[in-house]
Amino acid sequence: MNIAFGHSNMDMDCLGSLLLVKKLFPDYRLVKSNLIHPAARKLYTLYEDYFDFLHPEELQGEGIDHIIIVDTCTAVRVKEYFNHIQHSDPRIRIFDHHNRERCDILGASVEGGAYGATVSYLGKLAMARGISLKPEEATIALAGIYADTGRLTYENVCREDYEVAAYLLDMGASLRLVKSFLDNIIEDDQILVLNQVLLVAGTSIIQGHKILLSYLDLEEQVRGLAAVVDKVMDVENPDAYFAFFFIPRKKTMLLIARSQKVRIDLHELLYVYGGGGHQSAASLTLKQQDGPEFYRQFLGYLENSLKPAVRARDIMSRNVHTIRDNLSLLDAALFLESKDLTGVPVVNDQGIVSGFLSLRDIMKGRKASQMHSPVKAYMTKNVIVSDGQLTMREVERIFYKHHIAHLPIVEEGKLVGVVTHWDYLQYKKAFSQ
Ligand SMILES: [Mn+2]
Repeated sequence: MNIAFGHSNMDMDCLGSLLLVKKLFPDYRLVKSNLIHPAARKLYTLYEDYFDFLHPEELQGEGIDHIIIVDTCTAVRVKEYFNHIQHSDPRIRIFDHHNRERCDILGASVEGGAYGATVSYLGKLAMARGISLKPEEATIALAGIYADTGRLTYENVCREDYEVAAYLLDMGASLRLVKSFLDNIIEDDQILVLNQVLLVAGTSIIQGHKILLSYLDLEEQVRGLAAVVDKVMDVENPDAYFAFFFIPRKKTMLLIARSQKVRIDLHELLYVYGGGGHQSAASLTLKQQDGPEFYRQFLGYLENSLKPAVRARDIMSRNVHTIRDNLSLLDAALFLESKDLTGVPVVNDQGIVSGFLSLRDIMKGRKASQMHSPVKAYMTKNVIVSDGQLTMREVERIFYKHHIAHLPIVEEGKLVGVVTHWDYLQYKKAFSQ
């Protein structure tokens, strides 16, 4: 007998991959995990029939010739299946998209690409073999790609994820259904916790980062808390969020954290306490805790461990051109053109920033046929300047609020740099370091 399975606590990428294995290797039976990830439960419940799963217990006493494992290379994550496989010496083939070089499943051959999802690797194989899928099958597979890639926005996304997504759309995948599976808040107690958390959550500025914190006592463990935390993250949009859930009766502390900044590495931060995960998502469970005391202690730890936020002075352009306010508009226009600039700070006799001249201002002068007027007649006089301490979040706010594209940075009365839209976008592109 030949069998295929994914990791324990099957998620949507795992389910989508298994579905594709069934199409690519029809003589393999799929085996289900005894645990379904809360995020995948809705999809699993509605499409269970498409998988025709065996339970791990049904492997007892069977002779297994070949095994396909999807979406993991880690032995502990497939232990529940191997516990039921005896008297067999199966050949093992793995399809995965995580740390494939660190595979600890002995004797297995490992295939895959550094794709956003395992579905994308198997989807490429299905495309190459000209396999057609039913719309329902395509929907299941596409949900896997969307879930593992944050709807095709995470850093791990590559061209193949898009190619396979396009193929699945051709096969009739429903984006409306995929979207509904990605919405993980379906239980009443999740909604209850969400409302409570939104009431108690508060923001602190720590090392220049906007950090959201919430602390909630729970009577019982609630399933799907991670989805609640993701939702709060969406609503509040902090740089990072630390959600503390304490169960007094069990003295158990559960900490779930999310980060939007490379500089806030949650795996590194929680590892110290025995937790972990990824840079952008991690969690920690501790028993025998005094909840409020742990919370206080952890805040102190954050103050000491967070790397300082990037500030305006770290990303500003330092070689700043300036013009004098008595220059003619015509000369100013030629100057901007020669330097390929869209705007320039204007300084007076004392070298103090007295205004800002943008292409827009020059256009006004041109329309009025006043190109020989001095710059000071057309420049923007109430120029918004700032000092280099400003955080990137504040820079962003100033750009939007004042509808400006250049923010001169002045320190001790002297112009030391300018932050432009370009500088800001470069910073954002580097994942808000
Ligand atoms: Mn995956």
